[in-house]
Amino acid sequence: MSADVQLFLKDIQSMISELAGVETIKNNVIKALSSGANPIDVVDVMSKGLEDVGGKYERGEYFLSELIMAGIVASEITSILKPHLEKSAKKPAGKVVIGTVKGDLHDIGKNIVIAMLSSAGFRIIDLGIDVPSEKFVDAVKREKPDILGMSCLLTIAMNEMKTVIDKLKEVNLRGDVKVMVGGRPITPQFSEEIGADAYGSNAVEAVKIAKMLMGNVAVDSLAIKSKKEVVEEAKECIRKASSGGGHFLTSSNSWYTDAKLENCLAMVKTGRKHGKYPISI
Ligand code: B12
Repeated sequence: MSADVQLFLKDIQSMISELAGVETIKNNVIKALSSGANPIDVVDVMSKGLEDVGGKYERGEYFLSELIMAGIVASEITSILKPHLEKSAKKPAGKVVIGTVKGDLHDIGKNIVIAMLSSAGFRIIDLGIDVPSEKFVDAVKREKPDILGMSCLLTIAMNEMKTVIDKLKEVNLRGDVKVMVGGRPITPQFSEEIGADAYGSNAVEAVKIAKMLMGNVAVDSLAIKSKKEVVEEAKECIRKASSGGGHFLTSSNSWYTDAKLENCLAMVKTGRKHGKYPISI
């Protein structure tokens, strides 16, 4: 990374933290990109800047008006980044229905996840924000997606994710769709507790996980003979991941006993390569 780009990125983070004018921040983002900055690095510094804003809000140094301003800045940056993140769109990799759960209006992170998934070739149905559980269930029924993504930034709204999963079970749709969850307060443990298939801590991970869930990982280098052998090794990968920390597909029994063979193969492949199963490769 050139010194110029490094400087632009550093400035963007502090400008967001200090809430410098929207136009000034946008100009810096544009300059950073035209100097060769990776859009993912811009997402990263933007998130760090927003983290600072959140911290100041918690400490009473900033108020709701500043939080709103931060939201405007982040939305503007996201729209500048979007075409760069979506540049490499390829053939459909799968279909994803995604939304922010009921009670929660935050959508910047979700929109970045969407941009990244689109760039990886996923077809996206965006349900928006403040999405009631019934709407998620209806969309799964109607759209028959491969993956349902749910985003949440508010601790008080987190349990909505469980409500959606429970409702999917009630109408016998849970087995038809993989569920992936994310957002600031969500953890791998929470994901597992509520019965989701996977958790991702950022947009890059979201893409890797979505591909894993689709079983789209090349498996040609695996010299594996039977499904039983694959499942056994996948269990071992999960065990190592659980003890090694990091982010991982949920380790519930149901995952690997019901998992598609391709997903087990994907897990084994990553596990073999890294000795454990972190999603951040
Ligand atoms: C901007 C902002 C707002 C804006 C949102 C604008 C918008 N269009 O989204 C506005 C002003 C509307 C807002 C409102 C509120 N906010 Co607010 N807000 C923030 C702030 C500063 C930034 C959020 C953000 O965009 N982050 C950047 C993105 C890129 O990160 P992200 O969302 O986490 O997404 C990444 C990952 O989590 C992941 N991901 C996200 N979703 C998904 C989904 C899947 C499937 C996967 C795999 C991954 C994934 O990938 C993303 C990209 O890498 C945060 C502080 C913070 N550090 O997060 C507070 C924060 C989230 N807000 C907070 C609060 C309290 C509120 C209000 C209640 C304030 C109030 N008194 O009214 C309201 C709630 C309104 C509501 N009902 O939702 C608190 C929440 C505290 C808590 N524990 O619940 C925070 C943490 C601030 C703080 N530190 O106190 N907010």
